[in-house]
Amino acid sequence: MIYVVGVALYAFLLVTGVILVGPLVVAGRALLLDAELVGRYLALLSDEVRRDRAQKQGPDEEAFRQYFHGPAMRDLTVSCSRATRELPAVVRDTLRATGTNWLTHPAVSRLVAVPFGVLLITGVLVGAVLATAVVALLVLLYALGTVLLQGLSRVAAQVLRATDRGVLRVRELHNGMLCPHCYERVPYPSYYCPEAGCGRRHNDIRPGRYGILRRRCLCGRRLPTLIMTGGYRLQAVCVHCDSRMSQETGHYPELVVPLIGGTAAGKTQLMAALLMTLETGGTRVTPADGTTEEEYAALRYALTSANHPRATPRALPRAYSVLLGAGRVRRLVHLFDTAGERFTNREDTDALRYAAAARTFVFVLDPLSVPAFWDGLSPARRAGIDRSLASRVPPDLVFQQAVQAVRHMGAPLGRSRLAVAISKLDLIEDSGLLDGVRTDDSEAAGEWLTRELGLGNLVRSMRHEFRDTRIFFTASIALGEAETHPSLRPLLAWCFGGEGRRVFRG
Ligand SMILES: Nc1nc2c(ncn2[C@@H]2O[C@H](COP(=O)(O)OP(=O)(O)OP(=O)(O)O)[C@@H](O)[C@H]2O)c(=O)[nH]1
Ligand SMILES: [Mg+2]
Ligand SMILES: [Zn+2]
Ligand SMILES: [Zn+2]
Repeated sequence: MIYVVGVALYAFLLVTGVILVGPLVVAGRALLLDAELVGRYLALLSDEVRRDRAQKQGPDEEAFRQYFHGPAMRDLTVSCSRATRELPAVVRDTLRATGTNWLTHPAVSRLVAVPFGVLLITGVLVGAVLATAVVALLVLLYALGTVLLQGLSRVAAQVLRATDRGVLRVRELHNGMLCPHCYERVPYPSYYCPEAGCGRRHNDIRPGRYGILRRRCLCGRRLPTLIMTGGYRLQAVCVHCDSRMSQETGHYPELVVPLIGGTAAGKTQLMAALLMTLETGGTRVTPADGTTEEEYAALRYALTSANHPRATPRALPRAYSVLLGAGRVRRLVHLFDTAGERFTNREDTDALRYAAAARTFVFVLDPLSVPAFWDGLSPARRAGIDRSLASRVPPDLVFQQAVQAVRHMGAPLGRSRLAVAISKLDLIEDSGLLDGVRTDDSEAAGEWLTRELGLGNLVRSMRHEFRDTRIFFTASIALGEAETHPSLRPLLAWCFGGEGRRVFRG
């Protein structure tokens, strides 16, 4: 009897207990486990996110991928696969521990322990299901967020690229920047990482999957992604020949001025004298690369000490690139001083590719190279001029061949301007041939070439080929340390008067 009452009482207590506290126990256990599992998932996700980024670089660039372009999804999949391995293990361990503590080896009577254990195990199972749902939701949100931010960053990158293109267009660089070594147009240079000891090359720094405003080089250094946000301060590299381009390439409008003329016509000396005239006239002249700096220093020294420049080596047709002007009003000017023989050797004229970018040409005409000049001199005056300084190439021959070659390179001569510099004015001033000739007047100079030197055909053909032709008498000499011959200023003013007006106050 007692036994029956006992069983009935136990059953009653069991049922009321399960009904009253059962849900609380199940729910409590479930929430506890849920929190633990979700916590673990978040921990391992953040663990993955913070893991060494060196493994997350792209295959094609020496930079880290921007987070939402690759690494985010990678973090997500790795954390998912870790979660599917690690979280069930937690559930298994919890179940095993609960079974041991409450079912097989309980510390209290089984009458109490077993029902309690069953409640706990139910709680663990419910918690596991709940946690699966929550983690799945988190994964989904993370993936959605990644896709959304990736889309946004794509849009931002396109907008920035378009703005950059606009800025380049304003600077008239939308057709590319000139490489002073191979003379090709570079639409967008590559860049070297400026970090000491790194020097990795970044082929396309523009905004994209490696960064929007900045990208991170594999060495850790952050680089700007646009010319306008500071890319111009990096060392630009030509994408055609891998040579280093001028400093601040892309930051200023460019101007290409080829000097054309036969061997020893006076091109190199004229170029040096023009630069010195700019400098002494108050325009800031900053060499845009090391070679220009060295050679200009040497040429300037030769000018002021009345030495003669060495003949320009045939192997080195390269630009003297200088930044003219100060502040925002600057121009990157490439003066091309090509060895004279390049204009007369047919197979050599390939090196004149740069001319395609030019709209102003300077033709250096050495009057001493024309036999008619010497014929017109009295024997005494003839003896007074150092004939060793004369070019031996007929100017009309050089002109015809240069025009042909330059046109072949695609230069629109009909839309270009030609400055003719009759060189060595200082040598011929007292020859008598210039008596009564206004040396500062283009028309008079043209007439003089026609009448005295018999170059009427050449003058006509110059005026015919170019949109605008102006003839100057020039002496490429320095008058002391800080002054050049006054004949150089009108030539400069005219050359930079069209395209480069803002940098030169004539
Ligand atoms: N007095 C005087 N000498 C000049 C002038 N221009 C050039 N010369 C001299 O003429 C010679 C040839 O001048 P360059 O400037 O080397 O001639 P280039 O056209 O560069 O010749 P290549 O480099 O061989 O094609 C040098 O001895 C110069 O010093 C000038 O205006 N006045
Ligand atoms: Mg030369
Ligand atoms: Zn190049
Ligand atoms: Zn680097």
